Order: sequence, then C-alpha cells, then structure tokens
Amino acid sequence: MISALEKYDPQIYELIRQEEARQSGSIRLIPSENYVSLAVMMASSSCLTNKYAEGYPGKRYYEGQQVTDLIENLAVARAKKIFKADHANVQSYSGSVANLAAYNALIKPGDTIMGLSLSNGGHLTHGWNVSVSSKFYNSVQYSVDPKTGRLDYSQIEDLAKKNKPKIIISGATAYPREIDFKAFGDIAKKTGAYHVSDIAHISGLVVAGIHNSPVPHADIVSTTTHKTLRGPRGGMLLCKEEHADKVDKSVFPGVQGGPHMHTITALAVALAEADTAEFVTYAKQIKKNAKRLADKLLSYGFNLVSGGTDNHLILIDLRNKNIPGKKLAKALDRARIVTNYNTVPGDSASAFNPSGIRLGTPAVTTRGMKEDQMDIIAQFINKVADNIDNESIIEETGKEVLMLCSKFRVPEHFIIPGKDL
Ligand code: DSN
Repeated sequence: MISALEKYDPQIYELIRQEEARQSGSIRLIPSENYVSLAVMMASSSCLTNKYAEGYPGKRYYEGQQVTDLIENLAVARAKKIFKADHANVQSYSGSVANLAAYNALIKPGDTIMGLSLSNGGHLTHGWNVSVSSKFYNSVQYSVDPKTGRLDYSQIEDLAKKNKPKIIISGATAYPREIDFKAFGDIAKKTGAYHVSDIAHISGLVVAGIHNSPVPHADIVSTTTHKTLRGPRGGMLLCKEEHADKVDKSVFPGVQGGPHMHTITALAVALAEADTAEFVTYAKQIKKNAKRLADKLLSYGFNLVSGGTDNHLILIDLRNKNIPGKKLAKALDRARIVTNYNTVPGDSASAFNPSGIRLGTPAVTTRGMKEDQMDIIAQFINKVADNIDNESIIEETGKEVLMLCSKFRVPEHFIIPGKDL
C-alpha cells in the first residue's frame, strides 16, 4: 500500500520512508511508544477510514453499518475478555478524551477531582492547571513522597478526607513503581468518591497479568491503546455494568462525534494479539529489560526516581550529574537514542527544560532486544552523558547504535510468531 503512494504523492511517500528509517535506525526508549504489528498497521490503513458510524452497534445514526457493527462488537468482546471487564467502550479518540469522558460520565462541572500532579508523574488530564480538566472541575493534586519517589497511600487518604473529591484518579505517565489499585479503591470507598483509573502506560502489563488490575477496584478504567498494549493510537474505557450506559452516552454524544472505525478495526486486531501466550512473554520481557537497564544505569551513578523500576519505565534524575534533561535528551537523539525530557519529583526546573529524562522498554522489546542489549544501551547512555559536549563521541555512538539496530527486526517485518502473513 505504501509503495503505491510513491506514485500519487512522492513528497509524503519520501517523508514516510524517512520516518521508517528513523524508527528502524534508532533505539526508541520513549515509554509511551511502540511498534505495531503489520496486521495492526494494515487494519489501521484499511477502507474503514471511509466510514462514519455515529452511535453504537445496532443503534447508529447513519446507514451502511453491516460491517462496522460486527467489527465494533468484536473489538468490545475482545476488550472485555482480556481485561475481564463487564463493559468496554472502544470509541475514544485518545487517552485524554477517554479521561474527560470518564469524568463527564460520573460528575458535574465544578465538582472536585483528585489526581497525581503532572510534575510528580501524573497526566495533564488528571487535573493539571493548564488542562481543561482543571478548568471544568475543581482540581486537587497529590504528590509522591519526595524522599522515596513513591505514592504514599496514607497521605492520599488524608488529602481525600480533607478535600472530599467526587473522583479520585489513580494512574500515571511517569511513575516507575507498581500502583496499588486496591488501595485507591479502598480510599475512594472510605471517602465516598468514585475511583477512575488511568492505565494508559501499563495496560499491556495488566493484560499480561504482571501488574495488578484496577478493573475490580475502579468504577471506570481508562487506557490508551498504543503503549504497552501495542495497538493503534486511540483510547478505551472499561467499567462495571452499572456505569455502562453513562459511559457510552458520555463518549458519544457527550464528548465525541463519529468514532474512527479504522482505529477500532486495528484495535480489534491488537486485542487479539494481546490475548496470546506470545504477548505475555513479550510483556514479561519488557519488565525484565527495564529492570536490567535500571540496574545498569544505577551502576554508572545515575540517580533513578524511587531507586529503580517495577514496570516498563525509568525516570532518571540528572541533578547529581549537572546535566539538564533537555540537553541530554537532545545529545542522545543525535546518537540515535530517543528519550523524552521529564520533570522529576521536587523539580525546580521548568517542564520545558526539566531535570530528568524518561526511558522505557516497550519498543526495544518488540524488536527482540533482551538483557544483553540493555547493558549496551546503558553503556551508550553513560558514554553520551559523560561526553555531553563532545560531538565526535556522540556521532561515533550513533554509528554503534545503528549497528545494534541492524541486528534486530524492524517494525515492517514485525509479525506475531505463528501468525506469519
Ligand atoms: N504523552 C503520553 C506519554 O508520553 O506518557 C501521555 O499521554
């Protein structure tokens, strides 16, 4: 399909090829990124992009839904099965919109929500001050313990008792430790709040059974579909039966119009892929790789928030190295190692030039990299940090990265084992 594009739009074709080369010729460590399978890619670029399907299967506002209804029902059934949820809504365009739909399903504008602050690892839509989530709702933010870098559940409970939020949000975008969703559920019950859990980063780990699931402990669970879950870019909501109708009405017509059927189609494929023994092996390797990378970075004297990782991501606090996060991320990018700069708990630097960088292993694990490659990646990171102003060493590291990348399968050839096309 992509080859045909060369004839119709050579400029865009060439740019896609460049991006493909960038993705295959670099070590991609942004923890929210991955490589989807060829099957997901194909479904995502299929004719389903041509179809409007406002409403839900069996109750649409446009005709011609003979096939879309079957696809959406399949995606919903697969989501319910792998997350063990009563109800799934697969229409959210993204995690941000899914979160807003979750709040809108349960509370009214002006009510109080309570989430982890962005600077402590939360998400914009968990009530951060520049997000609409803090404009529509009164936002109270909790933090991690500044000493341990970990969530302090008794502090969260105290804050909830004091502020009486209508919704307590669990979940994070930059928290390297396992989250105790039962503890959040208990706090919500004790304080009369709803519990909304955002598992965008860890949903693949949850499905694989290597992170506890919030599904039994939350009123609504929100997730993106493209991070550890390794599907197309999108969002999804899971909930108990009692909230099903409210959730569906909140997504459509509450905050969205027509669903993106090509994304839902690709999601259905990804959900089937996630329901395999191969996916469990993959998710376990993500965690093993992150742990090994963290251990190796610690041995080079890097400070890691919370001292390590239990999941797919690592947050390096660079203050002891006196290197700003942005400077290191940019130098690493020149050496073909792609990360993002990130605030760390207690950071006095701005979010645009913070004191940390965030790394994760979902994408490199999809390429088949294992612990030995994590040792090499840690060496590369250390070499760049130690030679942050030495362009020839950075360039030389980039060549070594390219060599490493050439030994591991690139995304266009990534096919789920046993399902070769
Ligand atoms: N932007 C995502 C991330 O990188 O974690 C969160 O939405």
